[in-house]
Amino acid sequence: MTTAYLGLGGNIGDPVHAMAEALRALDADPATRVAAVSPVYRTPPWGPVEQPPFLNACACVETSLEAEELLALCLSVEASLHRDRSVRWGPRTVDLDLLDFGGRSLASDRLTLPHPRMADRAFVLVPLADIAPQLSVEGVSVIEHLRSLDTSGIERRDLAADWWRTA
Ligand code: A4P
Ligand code: MG
Repeated sequence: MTTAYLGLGGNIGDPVHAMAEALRALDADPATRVAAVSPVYRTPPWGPVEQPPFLNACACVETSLEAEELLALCLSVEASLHRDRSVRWGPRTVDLDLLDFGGRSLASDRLTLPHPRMADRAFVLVPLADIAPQLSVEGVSVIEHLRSLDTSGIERRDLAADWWRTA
């Protein structure tokens, strides 16, 4: 079994519901178990596209899948939730990024690990710090990376701890 971390986010429709459905779908896969889920945060949109604020969360999963198989599962879950992939960095119902897979480094056509932009993104690291503060990303802990990032405008949503089972 491998411990992996996922980043979830969305900014159209009902992102909390979409993220919850995505996590339930992953948990229902016989090879994958959702072991921990962060709170949900409302985050200012990052990047060049003008768009509504996002809701973001992170999850820890235990899986017997290989990294590329877990990515394929994430992409199929995204597709089943009707994600429109027309604009890079644009609005989306739900985005699933594979952040870390057992600490492995990898760069193929389909998959780069750890996720190449995660260390610069407070919308990833704030929720990740809730479930894996000491996780090492490129040799530096999540908490340590966060010290140098702007976290202004990131607000924790007031949801039950098991929001992903009920939303
Ligand atoms: N891919 C390679 N490595 C990975 C990985 N580690 N995890 C490939 C996931 N996918 C990986 O991804 C395109 C392809 O990247 C995948 O098919 C896979 O083979 P994508 O998710 O369709 O592309 P994207 O999301 O449009 O681009 P990108 O660069 O992944 O964007 P991000 O990083 O997902 O950013 N602001 C806030 N506040 N919160 C957000 O969640 N999200 C984005 C999108 C922009 N601004 C945001 C947020
Ligand atoms: Mg993505």
